[in-house]
Amino acid sequence: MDLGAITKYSALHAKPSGLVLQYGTAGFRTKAEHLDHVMFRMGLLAALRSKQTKSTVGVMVTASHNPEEDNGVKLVDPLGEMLAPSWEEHATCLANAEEQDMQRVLIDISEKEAVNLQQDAFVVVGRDTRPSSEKLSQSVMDGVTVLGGQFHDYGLLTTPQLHYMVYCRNTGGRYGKATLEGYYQKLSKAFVELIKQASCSGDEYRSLKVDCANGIGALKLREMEHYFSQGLSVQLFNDGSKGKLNHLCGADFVKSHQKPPQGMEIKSNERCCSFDGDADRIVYYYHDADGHFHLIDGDKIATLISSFLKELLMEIGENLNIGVVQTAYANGSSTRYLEEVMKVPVYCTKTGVKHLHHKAQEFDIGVYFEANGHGTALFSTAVEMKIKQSEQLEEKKRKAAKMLENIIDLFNQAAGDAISDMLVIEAILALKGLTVQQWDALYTDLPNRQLKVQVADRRVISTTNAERQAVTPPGLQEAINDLVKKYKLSRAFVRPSGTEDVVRVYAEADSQESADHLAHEVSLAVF
Ligand code: NG1
Ligand code: ZN
Repeated sequence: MDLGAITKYSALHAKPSGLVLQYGTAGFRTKAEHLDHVMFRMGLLAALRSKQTKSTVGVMVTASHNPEEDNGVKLVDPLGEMLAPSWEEHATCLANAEEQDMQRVLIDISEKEAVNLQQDAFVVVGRDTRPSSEKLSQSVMDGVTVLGGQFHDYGLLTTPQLHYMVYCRNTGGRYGKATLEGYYQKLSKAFVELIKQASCSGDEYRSLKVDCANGIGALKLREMEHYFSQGLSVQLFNDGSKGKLNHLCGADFVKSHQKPPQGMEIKSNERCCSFDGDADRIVYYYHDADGHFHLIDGDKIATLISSFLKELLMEIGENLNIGVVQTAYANGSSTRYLEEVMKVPVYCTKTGVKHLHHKAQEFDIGVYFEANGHGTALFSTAVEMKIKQSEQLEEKKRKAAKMLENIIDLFNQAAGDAISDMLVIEAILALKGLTVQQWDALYTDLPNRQLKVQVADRRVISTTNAERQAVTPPGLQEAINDLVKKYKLSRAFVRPSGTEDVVRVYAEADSQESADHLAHEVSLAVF
């Protein structure tokens, strides 16, 4: 380590003294003007992680669905996954070290993690469309360079595209080519193959309206659309040409306000979807003939996908298991439908995709989605082996195996991906001949409400049982239990957010009025 160079460059990315940030559910996130030192230091940390794992590591500069003025950064581990927990702690320590202590913290981390500093480092960097992102990503690259590492700057990318690039680079090209062209071709080829097998690919399956949250999704979908246009034509809204990023649009807005985005004209029964600001989340929706808005969230997406995959497995006749992973925010109706009607085992993990992702890896096919539309499906090597052996199967089974092979190629197994999920959903709807209303009618969501509560210190709330029960402060869980008893089909929980300085309250019940009341009462109990 060239300590002199580190000190010199760090001073150019000096930390405002006293600023404390935490590597949360989705890395660091705050106002962009407070992040320059964090970016430089995450460049240093990514280089160390790359040296330790002898692999390519990714750094993504984005604040997803947060307002345009914010920014953020997260590291992507060698298999395209979220950073390992011990390194998240290192990230927090390094970001918060005052200027004079920074070197010592860096050395401590490399000693604790037994990093061979002579090892080469390679880091790939991507960024979203925020005005602050270009300069901040430059600071990441400065950090990598100071530690003697090399980098490749992909420039503008969706978050899941960066995860894909990291995964490809560390799997010797088996997963795909680590270029945008490689990504577009892999997904589009699989999509077009699948669509060819759809017997009912009439006009209603041919077009889709997409709200791009005025973010990176618009740029990347524009680049990609001609690759899959034989199968689907997309009409883009909120493409960044006029509006502000995530302002009154995008998946997070649509899900949390349960209403359509601005800037999109919706005719009755038209299929529409929204991406979030970095295109790793997707939700669908439509207006019925009476003008009522219907939201199809991550839970219903997981239901569509897992039922399709389960049917394929049954057709192939293989004894492979499939599981669905959700969080406490999953609508109670979805869990009931999956378990009781579809007979698929459902597991609940803590919020944050890394938890869902790890659980999903335990199955031959693991489908995971957060209710907000962040998710994907993972396939074990056992599934890939079965497909390879399918040449010997009878024709019907072979066809199902081929379909499964294409679906696997269409998923981004490195991370939840709005573009990839959109194509998966469109393919399944066309193959099954399902309209958006029929999909929506699989089950009826229980009315629910999410609230945010501002408290002096959100860390006083701790939880257990996949965040469904509060452990501290004493008496809170008992108070929630008493409130829940007052309503039918009700459930409620509280947890501190990992991305905002708030406590989140969730409630569901048999009517919207009850859900609203219950959420309100629980939020009063939090004070
Ligand atoms: P927090 O702020 O920890 O609730 C939010 C989302 C997560 C996840 C992360 C990262 C909800 C209730 N929470 O986490 O699901 O997506 O942001 O973006 O939607
Ligand atoms: Zn996002």
